[in-house]
Order: sequence, then structure tokens, then C-alpha cells
Amino acid sequence: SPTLPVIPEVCAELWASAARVLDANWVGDHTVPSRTLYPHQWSWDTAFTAIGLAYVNQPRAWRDLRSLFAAQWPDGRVPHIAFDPDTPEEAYFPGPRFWNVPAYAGRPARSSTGLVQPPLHALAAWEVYRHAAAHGADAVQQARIELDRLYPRLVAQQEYLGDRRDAGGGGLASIVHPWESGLDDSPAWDEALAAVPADPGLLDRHPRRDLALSDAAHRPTDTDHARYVGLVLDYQAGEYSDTGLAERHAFVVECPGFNAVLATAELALAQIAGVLGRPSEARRHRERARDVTAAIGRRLWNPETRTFHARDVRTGRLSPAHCVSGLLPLMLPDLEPDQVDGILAELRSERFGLPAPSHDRTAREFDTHRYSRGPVWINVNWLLRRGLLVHGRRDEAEELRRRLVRLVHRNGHFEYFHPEEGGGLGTSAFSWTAALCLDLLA
Ligand code: 9WN
Repeated sequence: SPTLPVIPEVCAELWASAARVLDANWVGDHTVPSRTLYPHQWSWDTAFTAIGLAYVNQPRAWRDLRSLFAAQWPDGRVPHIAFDPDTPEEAYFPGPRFWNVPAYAGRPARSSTGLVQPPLHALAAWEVYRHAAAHGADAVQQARIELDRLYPRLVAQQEYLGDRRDAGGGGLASIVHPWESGLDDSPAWDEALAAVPADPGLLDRHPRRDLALSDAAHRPTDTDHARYVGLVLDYQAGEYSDTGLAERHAFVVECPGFNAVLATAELALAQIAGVLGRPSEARRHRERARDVTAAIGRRLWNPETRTFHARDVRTGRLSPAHCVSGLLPLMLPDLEPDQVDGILAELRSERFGLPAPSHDRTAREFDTHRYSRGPVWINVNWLLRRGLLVHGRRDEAEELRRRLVRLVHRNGHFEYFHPEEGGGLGTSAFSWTAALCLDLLA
């Protein structure tokens, strides 16, 4: 479609509605992604939300991050959900009783899951800090205190992922569950998941709650859901230990998107360490970002498809699927120029386009309604826009910004959008859509 300017009234309306969504989803010490479908605190949602709150409510942005890190485990992992003690067990499946996280010394203040999500929090903290000056001297002072407090926690999170989760031994973090990618039913996992048993009895014993709140055609299938539940039970049976994962766990995958966020976090930590007056630590973070970038280039690039694919650590195979996660290494400034060109060609091809759908439009399994198998997600496109800016593609970044703003203005702050018609899908009044709109409008 031709480039259209974003008119000021559109910006003002969208800004006001986005701020209202964030207000409505604030529950006292954190933001929920959605009051109905996701009534607890999610890890990477908190990072995206803080990026938006940075413009309208700095204290809340910091409070959100602090609340999440109150659930950090002693081994450094930041859980993918921190449970709200006042929300009943039945409000979300799987809730805290199902996860049954073992008691241990130094147990965090909040109950949680044992999985992780992409570690976007260092970037979020850096972005909140960067915008503090616009809120006055007190906000700047507060931001420095918050950075100082968060920094060791963010470092511990990176160390957990870089050490305990390097199941493949090649310098990348593995995910042990599709939920850890944030792109739950992406076709990137189809091949690896085919080896995971899908026991329908698990769904009888643990009925899905999401289907009471959202259209089944928009959500992952029952078969995938049975595998998700089974994988949690397996990880739980080993008390969420990461020892010997590649040998004993049924799903161990290196995701290009997750690892691109991991490297981006090191770059954000380098900036934070600089502000905190720790130059040698800043250098170490930059080196680490280069190492992870190089490992992504070595292990996840397919020279024939000229894009990045998920690697099944158990078989060593790269997934054949072309998924949007394969484009996310564009965020990395030290990516090989040939790989940058490959991603840009893929993004501009008939498979994707702007905004990018979650999956290859030409693929047999492309599904316009189902979650990460086709719909457009604002957060992933926001990350892609960062990548375009990192590599100096200003015009395309601006075009993407305008299209995202128009998409949300026309349809509302939905969780995801139809990749051809643009209608809203999933839940409405979704926090990261609203938060990232604020950043796109600012
Ligand atoms: C499982 C909260 C989360 C997002 C994920 C998205 C979805 C959960 C679910 O919702 O996952 O963690 O119940 O489907 O895939 O990215 O963080 O918004």
C-alpha cells in the first residue's frame, strides 16, 4: 500500500487509548498482559510494557520491572510467569499449583513457573533510563538508583542463560519449551515437537482455560497444547534442573529470535555498565554480544535459504520453516553483511513484507488466524523495526512504523492481527500492543 502520513489526530487518539489500556491493566504492583486471558505477570511482556510506560509513568515502569525480578530464582533465571497471589488458580492454566516449583533456600518472594522467556529486560531498563530526563531531575535520580539495583540481577539472568542453558555447547542459549520463545506455536518448532508425545489424556486431566476466553481457531491446537503440558511435567520431574538437558529432555532448541534478544541484552548491559561507571564490565558485555552474534551466524544460518532457522540440539538439524524469528538477528549490529542482506531480502520477499507476519505467507502451514502461525504481532515488528534502524534502513523503518500505527488505530489494541485484512485477533486491550504504540508515536 502507498505510504500515508500518520495524521496528528490519529496520533493523539491512539496515544490516549494506549495510555488507557496500560492504566486498566495495572494491578497495583505490576501490569498484566490482559485482564481476562493473562491475569498474572509475564516476563517479556513486562519488558515491552516498561518501554511504553517510560513515556507516561516512569515509577510504574520501574515498579513493573522490580516486581518481576522479585520472582527471580537463585540460579538467575527470571521466570516466564510471576503469579499474582490474589488471582484464583482457575483463572489461568497452568497456574501456580500445576508448576509446583520446589521450595529451596533463598526462594524468591513470588511464586512462579520454572521456564524463561526472551531476556528483553536489560533493553527495557536502558530505554526507561534514556527517557527519564524528559520527566525531570527526580526521575533521572530515581532511574540511576533503579539501574544500580537491577544491574546485578540482569547480569545473573544473562549468566544463567549463557551457562546453564548452553545445552548445545556452541555458545547459544537453548529453549526447553515453546512457551520460552514467546512464539508458542511457531512452525519453527514443528519438526522438533513431532518427537514429543502428545497425550490427549493430559488435556482431560488439565483442561484448557484459554479456550473459554478466546476463539479456538486463534489459539494453539489441542495436540500442541498436550505437548506443552507434557514438556512442563518432564522438566518439573527433574526439578527444573538444566543438567544433561540435551540427553534427557524431549525439546531442546536454539531459537534465532531468543538468541538475538540475548545478544541485544548484552549491548544494553554495556550501556548500563557505562552509566554506572563500570568500564571493564561494559567491555565484557560488548565482547559477549559479539560472541553470541558470531554463534548465531555460525549455528543458525542456512547459506542456501539465506536466512536464520531454529536448530534442534538433539538432532543437530535446522528447521526448514521460514519464521519471523529467523529475521530477528537483524537487531545485531555485528551481524555479517551478507547475513544482513539475506534477512532484508527475505523480509522484502513475498514470504513476509511489512508488517511482517509471524510465518512465511507462501508456506503450506501459513494460517491467517492462528497465533504464531501467520498473524502479525506488534512486538515482533517493533523488534524488526529496531533491526532496520540498527542497519540504517531508515525509510523502511519509517514505513513499518506508519503501518503499525495505522493497523492498531483502525483495529484496536489487539494481541495480534490478521496478516491480510488487518482485523484484531486474540484478546483486546493487550498491554504490549498499547505500550509499543506509545513508543512508535513518541
Ligand atoms: C504462555 C502473555 C504471553 C506472551 C507469549 C504468548 C502467550 C502464553 C499463553 O501469552 O503465551 O506463556 O498462555 O499462550 O505466546 O509471548 O508472553 O502475553
